[in-house]
Amino acid sequence: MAKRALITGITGQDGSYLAELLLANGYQVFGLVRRSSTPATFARIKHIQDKVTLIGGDMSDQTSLQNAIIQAEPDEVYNLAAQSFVQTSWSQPVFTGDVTGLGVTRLLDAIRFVNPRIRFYQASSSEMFGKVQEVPQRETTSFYPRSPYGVAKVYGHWITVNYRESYGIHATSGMLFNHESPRRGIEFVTRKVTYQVARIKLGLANELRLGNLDAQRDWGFAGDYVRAMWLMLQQDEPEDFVIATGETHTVEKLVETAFSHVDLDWKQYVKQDPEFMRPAEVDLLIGDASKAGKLLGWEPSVNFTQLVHMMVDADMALVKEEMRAESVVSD
Ligand code: NAP
Ligand code: G4F
Repeated sequence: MAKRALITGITGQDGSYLAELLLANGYQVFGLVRRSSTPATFARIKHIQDKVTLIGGDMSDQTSLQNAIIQAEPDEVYNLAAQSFVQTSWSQPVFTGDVTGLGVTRLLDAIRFVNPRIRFYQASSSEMFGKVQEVPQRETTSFYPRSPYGVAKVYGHWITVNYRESYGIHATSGMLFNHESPRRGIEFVTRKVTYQVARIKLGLANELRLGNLDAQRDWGFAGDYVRAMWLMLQQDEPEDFVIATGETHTVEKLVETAFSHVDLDWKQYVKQDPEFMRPAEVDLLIGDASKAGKLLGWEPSVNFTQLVHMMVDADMALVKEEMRAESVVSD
């Protein structure tokens, strides 16, 4: 019989790639979605919407999570839902704590009540390492979060470990470093850069305003990272894993790589703007994913330059499409 999986955050970047992967692996896929007052477009999962079952609910609402688990009867639950934008976590710290942190307990408790044999994946983050205590960061590195988001993720990590140890649930925390794709939200730095590079190249904009160009991140491809999530839940014993490329680059290098791909000099367009500086910064992230390599057989297939080129190419195509659509409307 086909395995069943419930994905919270199915409408997000990772949720969409994971749903594709699970469908390709023969799963019956269920996704938790929030109500919206405007018609929901579910843009990232439009192409597979007829193949998945969407269930209404919210990470802040216990009853809806319990109902989702009763309805989906999953073998595996992937908790990807979160207020995931670090900058917003300073302006909405309580909301972030509720959804990104406490939401994990709500879901784990629903699993405990409905069926403790369900396997659980928690989307933990390299933001937990924050002001890093060790380079590179690995599963045993101490946490030092630097944002309300990072603090909420530390809570989510430990409650996952705690439900594993308290109730014997097959619960895994995946400590994933930054991962990107053409489906990345437009507010995150990679996509903000690649989309604006395309607009500048096509004559629709003439500057790109950014914050800290010195921050260093270990950027990988989201498609590779959802494969690691699935592999983690196929292990006999639940364990926590770091998933990363093991390479780090500055935001400046990202900018240079994106502009040079379309033969532009970034220095002519990029302006620093205090609006995008953070109250506390995570200066350097670089992960050691050797445990995942050894136990899961996981390794990344897309490197930094390929990732940036993939995103710039996709945004060039998207902006051209937007220009065509606009010219049709104004005709
Ligand atoms: P994303 O694109 O921002 O997607 C977040 C998802 O969570 C969306 O589907 C969103 O639904 C849903 N969501 C937000 N608040 C919710 C609530 N109250 N109830 C139900 N659903 C809610 O994030 P992502 O990049 O795919 O990341 C997936 C997960 O991995 C997140 O937990 C993130 O914190 C974590 N993570 C990401 C990275 C990374 O580099 N991408 C690295 C480490 C960890 P709407 O569409 O309705 O907004
Ligand atoms: O792309 P970012 O917003 O991602 P950040 O803060 O690293 O968080 C992402 O990765 C985490 C994993 O480590 C996830 F858990 C989290 O959910 C999210 O997916 O910013 C990356 C870096 C930061 O140092 C930021 O200060 O880019 C710097 N930056 C410089 N200018 C900017 C900008 N970031 C954004 N978003 N916008 C700017 O204009």
